[in-house]
Amino acid sequence: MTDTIFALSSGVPPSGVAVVRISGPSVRFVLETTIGRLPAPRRLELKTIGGENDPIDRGLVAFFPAPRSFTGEDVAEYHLHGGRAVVSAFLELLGGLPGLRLAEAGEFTRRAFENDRLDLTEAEGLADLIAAETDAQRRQALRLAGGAFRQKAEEWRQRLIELRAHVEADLDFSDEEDVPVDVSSGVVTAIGNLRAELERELVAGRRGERIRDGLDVVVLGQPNAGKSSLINALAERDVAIVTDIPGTTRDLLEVRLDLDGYAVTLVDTAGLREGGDVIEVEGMRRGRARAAMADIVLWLDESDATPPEEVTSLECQVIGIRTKADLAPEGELAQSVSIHDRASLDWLLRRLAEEASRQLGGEAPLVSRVRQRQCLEQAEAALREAERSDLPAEVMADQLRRAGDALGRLSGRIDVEDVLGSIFSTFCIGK
Ligand SMILES: Nc1nc2c(ncn2[C@@H]2O[C@H](COP(=O)(O)OP(=O)(O)OP(=O)(O)O)[C@@H](O)[C@H]2O)c(=O)[nH]1
Ligand SMILES: [Mg+2]
Repeated sequence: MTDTIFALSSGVPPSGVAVVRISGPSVRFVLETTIGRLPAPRRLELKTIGGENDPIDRGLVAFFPAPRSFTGEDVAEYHLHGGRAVVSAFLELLGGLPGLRLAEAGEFTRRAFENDRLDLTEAEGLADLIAAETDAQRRQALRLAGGAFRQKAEEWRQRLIELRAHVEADLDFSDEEDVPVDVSSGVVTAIGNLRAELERELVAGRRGERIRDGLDVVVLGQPNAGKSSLINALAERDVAIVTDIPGTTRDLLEVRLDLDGYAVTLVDTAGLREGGDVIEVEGMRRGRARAAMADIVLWLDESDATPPEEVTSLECQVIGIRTKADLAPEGELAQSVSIHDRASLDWLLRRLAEEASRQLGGEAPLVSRVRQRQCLEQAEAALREAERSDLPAEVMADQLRRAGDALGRLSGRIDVEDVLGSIFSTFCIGK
């Protein structure tokens, strides 16, 4: 018999309201013990909680009988006052009841998955929704959690099953080996169309992963160009040490920003120059390596916004900026900022936001995680093989089966044990 699990699902007390969630076979018993009887299903009822003589609190209680609940099991939700003593007294009471224990991180969602209330992409969407820091991340996660990817993958799987049935029919009606596929049936064209759709999602998914993980903006420049000062000013926090000694920064320093709804990581680096001690040389190496993987590089220079060859040859968008505009002679202010001029900082933020929107905007992609991308890539590779019309029907059918299996791994229908732990452990307790 499964345990009944419980957890505080809302934030750390004290808070106005605290929500405690319980799921499992003992939920009815818990309700009877704590409020006397079962509330009407799916309705909030105001109840005295924890016994008439010495109640713990008075609050709203809801009962969701299986299978129409988040986990698919019997679920109860208690809306208590969010005081520390209220919450701990109630959790203690629950922990003392037979068959009940505290939930592990993500355990409610895991049960929902195991009871087929959601598939793996929806569970990932939920995790992303809880972790979302910006608007674009929230929108993308909500779409995933709402089943957009699940439905698409389901549709692809159906089409694969039909195609396979077609190809296997050719096999069944023949006694020979190496039966060729009947190309006139349009099977190969249909496989090609499906493959093209997967490919489009994979291309769009590069944006999806960027929206989820954030754009990398690496700040490069010579020592003393004002990189650390600019990052502090943009983040409005004292993140990096600033001095007038060239070679102050050595380690990579990261700051997260929300640019018009897009998550961005600004990376401070060691100033680039010839020479320097071992520490500085290592700092420059790290800065260059990070810049090689960046989405945007900001090149800063006091007197000239034109980046050097080393920077322009990078594969990402490079923006040259002149710093310390307040020290420059009048009239030389194009593409320039000063940490003492708020308007120039706002201009740079707008410029970066435009670039982020150019790289990440457009229709919301379905793919937003490496795991999802890899499943689609495997499906796409199998379809690419299957698309060859010179294949014996048996081989083609086998490739179609492989593509279907890859989509099955995407939704978590097959081969999931190894990924489950890593996905659900990223949730917080109570989800
Ligand atoms: N007047 C003025 N001074 C600035 C501005 N930005 C930076 N500085 C000064 O320039 C000097 C160097 O600034 P940092 O931010 O440390 O420069 P950096 O590029 O990070 O230097 P390294 O870490 O050594 O590579 C400091 O003395 C800052 O106060 C600015 O907009 N105006
Ligand atoms: Mg610095």
